[in-house]
Amino acid sequence: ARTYDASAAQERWQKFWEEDRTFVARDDDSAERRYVLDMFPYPSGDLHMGHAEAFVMGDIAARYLLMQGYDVMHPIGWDSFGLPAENAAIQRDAHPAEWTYANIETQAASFKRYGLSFDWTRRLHTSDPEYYRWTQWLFEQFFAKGLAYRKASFVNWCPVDQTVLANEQVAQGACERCGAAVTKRRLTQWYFKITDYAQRLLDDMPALEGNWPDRVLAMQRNWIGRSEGAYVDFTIEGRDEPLTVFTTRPDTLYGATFFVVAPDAPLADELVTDEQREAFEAYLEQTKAATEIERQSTERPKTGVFTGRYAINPVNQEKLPVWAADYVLADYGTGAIMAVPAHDQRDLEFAQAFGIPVKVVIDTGEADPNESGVATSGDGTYVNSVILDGLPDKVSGIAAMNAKLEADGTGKATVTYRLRDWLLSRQRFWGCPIPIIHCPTCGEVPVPEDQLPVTLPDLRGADLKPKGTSPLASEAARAWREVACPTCGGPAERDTDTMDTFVDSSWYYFRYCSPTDEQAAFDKDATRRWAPVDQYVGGVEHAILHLLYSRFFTKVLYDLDLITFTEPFTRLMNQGQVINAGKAMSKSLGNGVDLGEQIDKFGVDVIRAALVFAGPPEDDIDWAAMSPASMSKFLARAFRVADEVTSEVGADPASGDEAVRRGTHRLLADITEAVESQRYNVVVARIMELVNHIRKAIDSGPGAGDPAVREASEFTAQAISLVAPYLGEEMWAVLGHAPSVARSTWPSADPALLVQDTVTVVVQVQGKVRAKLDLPADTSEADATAAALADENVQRALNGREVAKVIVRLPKMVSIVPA
Ligand code: ANZ
Ligand code: ZN
Repeated sequence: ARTYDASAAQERWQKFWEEDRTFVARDDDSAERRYVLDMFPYPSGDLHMGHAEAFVMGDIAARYLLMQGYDVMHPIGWDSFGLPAENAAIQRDAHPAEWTYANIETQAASFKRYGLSFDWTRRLHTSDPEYYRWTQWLFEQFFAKGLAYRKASFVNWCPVDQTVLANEQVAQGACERCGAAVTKRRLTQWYFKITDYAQRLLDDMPALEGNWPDRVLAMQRNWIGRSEGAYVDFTIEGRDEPLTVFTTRPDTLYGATFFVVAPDAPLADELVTDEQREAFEAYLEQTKAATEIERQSTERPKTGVFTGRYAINPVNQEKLPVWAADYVLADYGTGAIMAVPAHDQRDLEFAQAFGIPVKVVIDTGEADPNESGVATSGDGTYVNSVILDGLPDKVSGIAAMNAKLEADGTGKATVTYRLRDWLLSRQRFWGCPIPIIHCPTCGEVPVPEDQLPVTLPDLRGADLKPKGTSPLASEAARAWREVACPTCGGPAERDTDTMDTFVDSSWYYFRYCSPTDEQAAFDKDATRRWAPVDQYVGGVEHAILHLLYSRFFTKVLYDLDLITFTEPFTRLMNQGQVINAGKAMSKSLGNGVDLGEQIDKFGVDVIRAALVFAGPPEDDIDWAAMSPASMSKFLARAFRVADEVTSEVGADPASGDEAVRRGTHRLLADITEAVESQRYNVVVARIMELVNHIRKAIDSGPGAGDPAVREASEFTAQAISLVAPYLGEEMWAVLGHAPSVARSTWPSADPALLVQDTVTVVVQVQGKVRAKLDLPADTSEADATAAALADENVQRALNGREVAKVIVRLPKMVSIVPA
């Protein structure tokens, strides 16, 4: 008998798949198309356990669809611009390109070894000029539509990476990449106007419901943060223009006792009187050091300074002192609020800290906030509120106040969103240059289309260390930077920032549809054929980053008439993480497990199958609880049963043992159902049952020569190839089939074999036939007795009497003797 040699099989089939073009999408209308995509990797180092887990999930989906007869596109590429490469290069005194492309080659070899069914002909790298030319072109389309613009504001600043960050890249006040506490800087930066799409991003979510994990949709909803309320205009003493606030509770306007502006909003600086300036400047410094989380924290004692000014309440002309306090954020609403301490907890804490009056305007039946220190926010009867007095609830209170504000011309109902515009410029070298030329006469001029791409200057040997301004703004890049204005020909300068890498990854899934297109970012017909992505796989950490940005891009591209649909990813799976002994694998904990070493030791199939078997795809799995050694034994068992089959290829399974066939088809139906519902761990468990089933059929059933055993073994090879592709191919070959199992046809279960055999059991009471029951052929005596006693006619015949004795003669009769 042959044994299974994993490393020989790996070499053989890698070569075969490549030469055979097994996984190259045909794109020829010979079959319906399916698009399976894994979030593409950053080229940081070699593949690790996390990659092994994520990519095996997409691979199962792709291989299954291929065996279902679809024309499958399952491409791969690299998200190859970005900070990790740049930082690594600086550390090694190398050029980011060298480090990046060397890593890509390493990862590509590892992907191939790992047996992934990628279509390598569509490979792309976002740092290739052929790719980023189109990233720049898309930027220019956004710019032309007013969806890319520059503005000055206080932005998130990472003091370690020396660059600005988008809000989405700040987690709990820290840089998403390096963990440093994020501070604020006032800078002029490029933004994408994602806020224009806030409502559409929400409106299109119902179609994703059930196809995307609920928690991703919940996180996006939260992040977008739709809030219904009103704008209210307050006159400011000594200022011509009124100040507008956003409030969700216009109905509490009579309870406003002060007014607050964000210290870091330009407005605050303008309002501060000379007397208060010094105190204000000191407070502003303190504010800038605080993170957004700290500022919104309910635990932190309230701080602030009086600006020296007063606002006039539009409903009763009361004078409200205007304070600057950091619990009000500069970039939400209008950056200014009316404060109602009786009904807003943060306002109450502030009022109590600074001795400001608290005025109750809704009697909710709860304790007086003045005494309890707890603001009341429930429904109740309005008091001290003139036109609202006596109204019973918020709905009527808000409606009445909004009507008054609109009639008076001092306010109006509105909707706001927590989502802010996407800050996309970065003060770093290794990214896509922003294709804009700044001309002193003409302003911001896009680089003409025929001059794209604006390639990165080489800057080999130059100092790329982050200094707070882009290396493209340094002396070394002068020749690159200084250009003639495309419009007037005068001296002008290129924009020196590069784009956030999330811009690169917001459209790569369309580029795969026509990856070598030199005329367009992507071919509209090709995207119509392939996109949207049918199955997307990747980590939940991208819920409000890549996944939100991509949805935004897709909607803009639709509006630009470049594509014909509005959502990029029809179905999404978030795979879990691989942890070790209960903790995330990390260098600092020293609990990392090297994928390459594990593959050397056990072979690819074992690692893949063990990861899949460890738990549902979306759960975290603990490497410490896994047993590659026992998985290895199981795979060897599977190979052995295939190797023992002696019937001829093509032997008619219908002539085989029926009981064996019934078992096989039952498992075939279960496995198919489990693959489709993505319970891949269950798939492996059922394959194990299938192998046991065949073992029994060979050893104590009809034997290795029965065509039913061949049928079961062939399906085992197909099913196992989803998780253990090399073994699947070897089994298929050993069973006498031409390569390759990856291109074989997934069988469907025969309904006739799924029906269980039944027998008719006669039930007698005191010797008289009272019922005839159809029961499974293998029913037990206990089940037959229970079924007999449960029958209506039998119960009627017993008429409440106790049962003295039951005689069971299966499969024919149950006889009941009453007491
Ligand atoms: C008066 C008021 C009375 C409020 C009351 C609440 C309760 P959401 O639901 O999150 O949209 N607010 C407005 N702009 C703010 C900013 N830039 N920074 C901090 N807080 C701000 O919250 C809207 C409410 O948060 C607004 O309604 C405002 O306080 C505050 F009994 O106005 B409210
Ligand atoms: Zn010009």
